[in-house]
Amino acid sequence: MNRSTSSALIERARKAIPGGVNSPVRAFGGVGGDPVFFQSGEGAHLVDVDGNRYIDYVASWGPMLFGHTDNEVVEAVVAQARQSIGFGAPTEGEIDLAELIIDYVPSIERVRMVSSGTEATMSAIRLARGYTGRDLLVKFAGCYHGHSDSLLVRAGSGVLTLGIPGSPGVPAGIAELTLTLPYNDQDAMQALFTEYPGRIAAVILEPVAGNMGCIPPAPGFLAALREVTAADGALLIFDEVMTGFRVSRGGAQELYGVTPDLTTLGKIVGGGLPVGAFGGRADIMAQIAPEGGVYQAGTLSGNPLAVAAGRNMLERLTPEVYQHIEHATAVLANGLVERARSAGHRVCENHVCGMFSLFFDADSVANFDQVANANSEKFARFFHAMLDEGVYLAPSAFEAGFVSTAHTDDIIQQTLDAAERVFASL
Ligand code: HOZ
Repeated sequence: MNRSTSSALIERARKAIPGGVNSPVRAFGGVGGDPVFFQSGEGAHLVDVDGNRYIDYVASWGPMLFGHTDNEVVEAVVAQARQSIGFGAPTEGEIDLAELIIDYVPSIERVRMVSSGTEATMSAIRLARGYTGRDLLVKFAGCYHGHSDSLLVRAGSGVLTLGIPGSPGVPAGIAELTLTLPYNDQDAMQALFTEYPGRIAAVILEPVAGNMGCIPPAPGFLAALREVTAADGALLIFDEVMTGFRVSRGGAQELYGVTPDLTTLGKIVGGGLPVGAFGGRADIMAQIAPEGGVYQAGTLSGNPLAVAAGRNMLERLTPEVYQHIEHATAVLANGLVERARSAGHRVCENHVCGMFSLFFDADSVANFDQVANANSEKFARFFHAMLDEGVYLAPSAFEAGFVSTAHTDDIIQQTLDAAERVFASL
C-alpha cells in the first residue's frame, strides 16, 4: 500500500510540531513507522491522503458512535454554526444537554460542561479535594485520566505507549499526593484505606479501563470500591470519558449498577467535538463556582457547536444502538481470537459493549502488570499487517478499539477475513 504522501507530511510536520503530532500516541511510537494522515471519513471507513481506504476501529478514540460524518450530527453542527460558533455566554442548548445527561447517567444530579476529558478529571479531583478537605488521591496503575499533574502518575495511554514512568515537569510534591493501586485488586485497596484512614479525598478510576487496552472490572470490584470509599468518607469518581454513553446509555455505572459520587465525561457527550463534562451529587456540585468556592471556568465551556453535536447524539441513544454495537463487538473480538488460535497464536481478548482489545502471548489480562507482560512487539507486527490489509487499529498495544453502529456484519466479516490472512503470516 502506497503511503508516500503520509510519509512526506510527517517529515514536514516534525519541523513545525513536536514529534509531528498534536497528541503523542498518534506518532506511531508504539508500533513504529510513519503515522497515516487522513483526509476524510464516512461511516466505518477512513480515507488517507494517498487515497487508501480503511475500516476504522479508532473512531476518533471513541466518540464516533454512529460512524464518521454522520449526517444528523453534521447537520446539527452546520445549523448551529450558521447562528453562531460561540458566545461565551449562556445558551438554552446547554440546559437541554445538561438535562439529557442528568436523565441518562444514574449518579449525575448536576453537571458542568468543559472542553476536554483532561479538564473534566482535573476539575473533578479539585472538587473532591475542596469538598472533603483532604489532599490524597488514589488512582489505578495503567488508568489514564488526561494529562494534569496529579493524574499522570503510573498512567496509561501515551505514557504507557512511550514507556515513560511519568513526566518531567510534574512537581514531586504533587505526584506524592497521588497513591496508586493495582486494578481489580480488592485486597490492596482495603489495605490502603487501612493505612490512610480519613485522609483520602477520592478514588478515581475508569470503571472499564480503556487506556491500557480494554480491561473490564472484576466481579464485585466496583461494588467493593463503593463500599470502602463510602465508609471512609472519600469520594468515588468514575472517569467515564470513554465508557460514558458507550457501554450503555447510562455508562458503566448503569451497566454494573454501582453509583459513584462524581463522574467525568467526554468524547460522545460532545458528538466528536472537543468537549468534557463532570457531574454528580447535587450537594457536591454546589461547591463549584460561582455557587461555591471551588474555582473552575472556561471560555469554550458549553460551546454551542459542541453542545449541538452532543445533544444530537444523545437524543438518538436507543436500545437498538447498544444491541448493535454489543453484538458487533462480540463477533469481532471472539472472531479475532478464534482465527488467531487456529493459526497457532496464543492470544486473549477483552470486550465490553463497543470496546475491545486483543493481547498476544497472554492467557488473561485484568491489570497493568498483565498488559505489560503481553507481547507488544507482536502486536506492532499485527497492527502493520492489518493496516496493509486496510484495517486501521489504534497504533498501540495499550489502547482499546471502538466499534460503531456503522460497523455492519459485512464490515466485521471483512475485518475477520483480513485478520485470518494476517495471523497466517505473523
Ligand atoms: N490519549 C488518547 C487515547 N487514549 C488520545 C490519543 C490521541 O488522540 O492521539
